[in-house]
Amino acid sequence: MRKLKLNRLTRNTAVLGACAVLGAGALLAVPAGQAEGASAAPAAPAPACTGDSAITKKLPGGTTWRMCWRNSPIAGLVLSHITYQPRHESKPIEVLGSARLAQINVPYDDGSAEYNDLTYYRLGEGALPIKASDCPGGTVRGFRAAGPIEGAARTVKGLCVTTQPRGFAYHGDSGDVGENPARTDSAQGQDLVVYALHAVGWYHYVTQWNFSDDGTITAKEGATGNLSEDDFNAADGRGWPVGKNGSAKALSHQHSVLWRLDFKPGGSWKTKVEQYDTKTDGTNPEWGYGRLKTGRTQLTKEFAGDNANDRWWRVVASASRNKDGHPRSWELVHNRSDKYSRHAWTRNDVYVSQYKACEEYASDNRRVNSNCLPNVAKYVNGEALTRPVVWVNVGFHHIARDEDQTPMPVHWQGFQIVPRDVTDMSPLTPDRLHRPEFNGHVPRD
Ligand SMILES: [Cu+2]
Repeated sequence: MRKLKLNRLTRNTAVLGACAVLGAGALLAVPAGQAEGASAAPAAPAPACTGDSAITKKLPGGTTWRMCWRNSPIAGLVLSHITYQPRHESKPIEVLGSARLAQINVPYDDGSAEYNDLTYYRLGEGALPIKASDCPGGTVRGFRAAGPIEGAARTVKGLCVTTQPRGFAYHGDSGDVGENPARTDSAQGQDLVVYALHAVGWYHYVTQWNFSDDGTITAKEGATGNLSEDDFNAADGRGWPVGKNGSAKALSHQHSVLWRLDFKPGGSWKTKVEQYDTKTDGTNPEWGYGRLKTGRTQLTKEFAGDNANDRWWRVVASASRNKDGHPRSWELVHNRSDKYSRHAWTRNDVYVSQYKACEEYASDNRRVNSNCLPNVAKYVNGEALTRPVVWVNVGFHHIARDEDQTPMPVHWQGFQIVPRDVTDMSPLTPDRLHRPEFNGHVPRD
C-alpha cells in the first residue's frame, strides 16, 4: 500500500518537475498563432491546411468531409475548418471552426486525488503510436510531439484516418411517396473516422470523431489501458471488489470529459443557440389522446444548461440557408451522462459562452492562461451571445468490474451533432427521388 502511494507521488513529482523545468517554455510549446482560440479570430482568412495536415474523404454515399488536424501538447487531437459537402451541394458547407477536448477531469471517490488530464498531465504529449492493424482500412499519420511529460520531442505515428461501416443508412418503399412503379431503396452508411491515442498514467484514451455520410458528427472518448495501481485500495467501501475473494478493491472514480466546439456554420462565427422543450398539452377533445407541444427558447445570453426529458439544443447559422430556405442548423444530441456535481464546471451538461481567445480549457485554465478566468462555469457570466462557443460535458462514474482487467475494455462517453435543415432533403436520397415532387408533400390519390 505504501509503495502504491509512493508511486502516485512519484508520478505527481515527475509532472511538477516537468512544469518547473519547462516553466513558461511549456506554454510556448503551443505557438501563439496556433493557440486553439487564435485560429478562430474573425478577421483571419481561412488558413487552408495542406499535405499531411489536411484530411479529405469522399464517402461512398457521395458526401465529402474536409478538415485540418494537429496534435496540441495539451488538448491532444484538434480538428479545425471542418466542412461537409453532400452530393447535391456545389460547395463545401462549413460546420465547425474548431473542435477538440476541453478537459478530462478524474476525481476519486475517496477524495484522495483528482486529475486534470489535459492541463496538468498534458494529454497531447502522451501521444501513442497506432499500429497499422489498429487502423484497419486506413492510414496512420505522423506528428511531432514532446514528452510524455519530460521526454524529448519525437515523431509519433499516431493519427488514424479510416472509414467504417455504420449499418443501415435507410430502407424505404418509394410507393409511399407516389413513385410508380414503386421500388425498395436501401443503403448501408459509412463514416470517415479519425482517432488518436494518448496515455495518461496507466490509462490510454482514444479521442475519436466519426463523420457520417448523412452529415452527423460523433465525438467520443474511450478510456482503456489499466486501472491505476493506486486504485486497488478502496478499503473504505468506496469501490468494488475485484480479484480472488475481493481482496483488492478498485476505487471508484469519475471521468468528466468536456469538449469545446467552435461552430462556424456556413462560414460565419455568428450563430444563434436555441433550446427546445416538448411538454404535455392536455387532451385532444375529439379523439381523447394526449397532446404535446414543443416550444422554443432563444438563448441570447451565456448559459449553463441541463438535459431534461424532451429537451434539445441547436446552433443555428445566421446567414446560411438550405435550398428550401430554412436556416441551417446543427442539433446537439447529448446522451446519458453522470455529472460530477461537486464542481460548478461539471455540474451542467452544456455551457455556452461568448468567444474569448483565452478561454481555452473547461477547468484549470489559469495553468495555461494565467490572466484569464479559471473555468467554464466562470466564462458563463451573463454576456450577450453573438459568437457562441459550446462546451459539452459528458460524465461517466467508473465503478470497476472484474472484467476491467486487463487491459481494461474501452469505456466510451460522447455526444453527437446532427444536421437539421442543412440540406433540402436527406443527403443520401437516391438521385431519382431527389426531386421537387418528393420534397415537402406526399401525393394522395
Ligand atoms: Cu476509469
